[in-house]
Amino acid sequence: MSAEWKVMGVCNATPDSFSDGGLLPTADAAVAHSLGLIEQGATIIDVGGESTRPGAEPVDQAEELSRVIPVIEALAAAAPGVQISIDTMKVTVATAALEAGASYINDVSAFRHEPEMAQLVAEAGCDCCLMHMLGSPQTMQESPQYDDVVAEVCAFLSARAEVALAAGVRREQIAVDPGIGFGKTLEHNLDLLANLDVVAALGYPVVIGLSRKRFLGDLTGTERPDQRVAATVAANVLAFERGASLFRVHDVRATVDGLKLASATLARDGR
Ligand code: PMM
Repeated sequence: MSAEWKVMGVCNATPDSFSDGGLLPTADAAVAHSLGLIEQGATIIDVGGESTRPGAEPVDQAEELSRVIPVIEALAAAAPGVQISIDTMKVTVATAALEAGASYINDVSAFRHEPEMAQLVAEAGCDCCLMHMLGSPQTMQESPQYDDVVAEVCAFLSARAEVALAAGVRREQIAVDPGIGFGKTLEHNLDLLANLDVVAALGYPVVIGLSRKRFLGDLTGTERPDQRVAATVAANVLAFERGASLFRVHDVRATVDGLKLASATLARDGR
């Protein structure tokens, strides 16, 4: 029996995301892109309307709603068997997204931006991802510091999961994410990747979102995000080996191939 894994394809309906901002200017383009990712093997699509890249400006609610809701509605109709995730920190956006057909809330603030998000998840009974971020997207890459990044990220995720449980969210609804690149240097990201088994030991499914990120470019000398695919696949395979089970990526086919190889190989020695 090999470990279970799923790939979450990224659909950024934003003009300014770091690797694919502005590529999907209309709902039709975003849906067509998502259907392509599904064909490549994604079983969850993460729809986002507010960039969280370092330095990104917040987006107001009306703008975020107008970017994501038409995409979710059309995607839910076009791909009924596929789970749709909404990448948002706002309760209003998450509520509308659930009504439009989403069933997964990916809140990169782990319910800190709007604490009522925990009640929404509890009432809706949907899946959620709680992610670690140091500071806010505006400030997070201004010399982030930790005494022990792995211990601090684990303590944070465990505390946020407790907050969710206290609000009535069930344990099976929760996944955790160390937040690669969210207030972390290259060294911090590598420490987290190397020690992902410690995050997995918290007992929640682990989501990892390292696709095309800056630290991969720093390590390989690759300036263009779309040229970081090989490094993305390698890092995701390492994450899988250490217990991650949901992989948020732009390059779905390459990642699926890497994970198929990794899971078939690890299954040989009983993992
Ligand atoms: N990274 C981004 C956006 N949302 N969500 C989770 N759970 N984990 C991540 O690492 C994450 C995320 C930023 O990347 P993008 O600009 O490519 O969407």
